[in-house]
Amino acid sequence: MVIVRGTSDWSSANRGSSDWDGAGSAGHGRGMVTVKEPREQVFNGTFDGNDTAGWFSAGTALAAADGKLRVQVPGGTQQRWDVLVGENDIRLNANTPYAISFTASASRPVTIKAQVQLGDKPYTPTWAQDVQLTTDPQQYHYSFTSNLDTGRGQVSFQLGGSGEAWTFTLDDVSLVGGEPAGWYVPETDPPVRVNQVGYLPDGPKRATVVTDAPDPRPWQVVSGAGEVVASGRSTPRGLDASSGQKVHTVDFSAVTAPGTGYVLRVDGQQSFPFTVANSIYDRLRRDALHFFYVQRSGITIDDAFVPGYARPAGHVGVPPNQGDTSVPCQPGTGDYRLDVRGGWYDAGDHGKYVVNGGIATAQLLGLYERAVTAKTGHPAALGDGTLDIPEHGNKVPDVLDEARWELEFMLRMQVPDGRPNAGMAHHKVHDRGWTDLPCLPDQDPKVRELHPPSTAATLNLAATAAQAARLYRPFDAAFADRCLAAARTAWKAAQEHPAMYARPDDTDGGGAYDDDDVRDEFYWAAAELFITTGEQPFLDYLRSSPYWTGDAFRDTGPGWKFVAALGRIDLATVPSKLAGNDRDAARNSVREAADHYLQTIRDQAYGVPIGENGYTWGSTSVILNKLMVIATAFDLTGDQRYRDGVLEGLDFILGRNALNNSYVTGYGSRCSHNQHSRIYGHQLDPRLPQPPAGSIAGGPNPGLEDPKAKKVLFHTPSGEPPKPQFCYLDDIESWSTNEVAINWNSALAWVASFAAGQRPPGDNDGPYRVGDVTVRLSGDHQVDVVVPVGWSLHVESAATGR
Ligand code: 9MR
Repeated sequence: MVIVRGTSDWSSANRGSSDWDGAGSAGHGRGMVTVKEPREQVFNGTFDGNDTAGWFSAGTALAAADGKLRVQVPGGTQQRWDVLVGENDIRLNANTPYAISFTASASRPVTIKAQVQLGDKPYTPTWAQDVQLTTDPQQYHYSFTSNLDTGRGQVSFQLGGSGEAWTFTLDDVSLVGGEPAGWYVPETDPPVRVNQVGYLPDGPKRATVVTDAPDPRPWQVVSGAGEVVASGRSTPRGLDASSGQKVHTVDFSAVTAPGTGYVLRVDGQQSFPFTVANSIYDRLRRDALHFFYVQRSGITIDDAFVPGYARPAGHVGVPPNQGDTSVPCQPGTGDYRLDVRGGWYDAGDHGKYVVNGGIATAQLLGLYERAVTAKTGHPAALGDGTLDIPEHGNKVPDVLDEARWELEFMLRMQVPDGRPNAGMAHHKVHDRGWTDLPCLPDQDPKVRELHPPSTAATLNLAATAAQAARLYRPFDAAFADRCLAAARTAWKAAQEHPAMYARPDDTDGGGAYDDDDVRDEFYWAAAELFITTGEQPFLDYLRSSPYWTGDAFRDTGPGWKFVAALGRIDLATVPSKLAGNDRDAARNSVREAADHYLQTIRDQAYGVPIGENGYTWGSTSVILNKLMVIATAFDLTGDQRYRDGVLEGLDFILGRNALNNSYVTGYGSRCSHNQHSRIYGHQLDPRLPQPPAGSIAGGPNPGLEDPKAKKVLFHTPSGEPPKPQFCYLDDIESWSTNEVAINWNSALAWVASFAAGQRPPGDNDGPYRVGDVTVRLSGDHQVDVVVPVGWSLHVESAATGR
């Protein structure tokens, strides 16, 4: 039965007009929902594919079944608004007619309130209606004229106030009227795309230009002083599949003179300014590493080290915190508690995960180990005193101090002797239920829980602790011994429990980091144990692994779930007992993988080692992890092509991309700065900071796995899903495209550290010393001036004398 209620100024004739195809309809592929009526303002009102994307709830959980929203409304609530479901970010125009409709039923007759209102305080309504529901699904139609003018409207259904529990069923929610639901048009000007930080004087210098011109176009590079220093013609590259753009590329590598304020002009369009200097990556290396200090759990974050980021220690057993000094096992998985304080918060959440902690720690240890083994390593740049952290001055390289903060946590996650599964590592610790966004760690009131041990976590611990054992040996032999003992215990425990997998659905309050193929983790751990100890059983194990000769890199490159490359790179580069042909084979495999990735960089008009299908959750880290492989090939061979490939890949990260956006906060003229984070929650609470400079965003992800990105990005003029490079939103709520994470920043730190070391002997960016003052050209059109305490700095312009 269909009942039509409400006033008639929105006649069915209007609604039946030919170009109207129904309220939100069809299509649910790859998580995408399409809507055909251009003025339909409700996203995913049909719950096709049981998708609840775009919808929120309060006082109950969201669930869809049979293509409808099904809400279990708890009994015993007082107010209607105690339980509600709805959708935010609805665009409303003032003095404009709207038609609202939906199909609803209840498990027993009940009256609810439907409304359209402001989605933020003071929640001003523009339409509200009591609706009597019956057990039969009925269609309800109403119309109203909006007196709100906002992009932050809300359509919601208030379901609370009932003594008894009941079930609410909702479908085909539609709000039609106003301006066509706006296509989200990101700011991407200018069309000339460069590395917005800069280029090394002797490095490759390439740009991508968005243009329909079929023929080569003239270009000029103009110096900061306004002189044309180079010119040429662009190379048309046709349609770029990753962006859907027609593009040309420009190679201006001939420009080698250091300077700031350069621009590239193509056809009257001018790029963002950039620097040419040998030191452009120095600050990035430092900032990318400082991120870890700011993410630390269990320690007061001191303003003196990171101005603007001071906060009390998180999760040290001080109320309202309920962790991490004595954390119980998840119900039914163990009857003990562990002190698992410390470590880094994984990402935008407050979870701490041994699996992801593993790769992040390995990359910090690895960038240090590379610095001491590679020709362009410059270990002094990573020594004690190079980072602003509390351990500064303890005679241990600061990057090792930072990595130790996580190692100590990972060691605490190991099941102690005498407990079931002793020697295994707990997979993770996090809140039961998702922590509010934003929320400073010391303010988190939720129960923390230890999740069951997993083989993958145990092998992450074995691998990183084994690597740590050799690196800390010269600085702290006792710690090195402790790490090696823990690594051996973990290795043994993993062999006894080779298939304890984390559950993929264990996601209430944290990520799953599940992995049911741990052959690569076994290989990585065996490789690190062998390099450190030289013992034959580990070599025997390696020889029996499918990765002894198998592809350790894959087209997708290394990542938290596929870690064979971490072992292979170390077997190829770190001095060990691996001899002759075996070592050559490891080295050749790095080169082959690098050649493959390099070919992709050449094929892609944006100069990036992933093709259109390579964009996934954390795509910027996929890119950087491949650059790490290419960089290793350079370290092994000295072949400049590899070095150039790494530098060109970094250009994409720092702005040479379809969105003309640098994915690193504080770097470039336009950069990500609203990443998903409970700590850096500035976008939601102005009292909180933005992410610190040097934080990398996850980056374009066509999976659009969060409701915000889905809702904002799915409206495209063509009705087709956005192209991969456009699947990114610099919004705190878009965790699947725009989160921060330790394993992404570790990849950035590794590659930035490599790039910072690519300076020729006698580099000419300084440091220049004038008495006690040190001056150095740095990236981002800045000059670093270090002045002794007690001096004042007087800056005079050469042009004006003032
Ligand atoms: O980086 C992880 C990505 O590869 C996965 O696809 C995604 C979904 O499982 O999870 C990502 O990791 C998140 C983790 O689960 C929880 N903390 C935040 C991490 C970054 O988004």
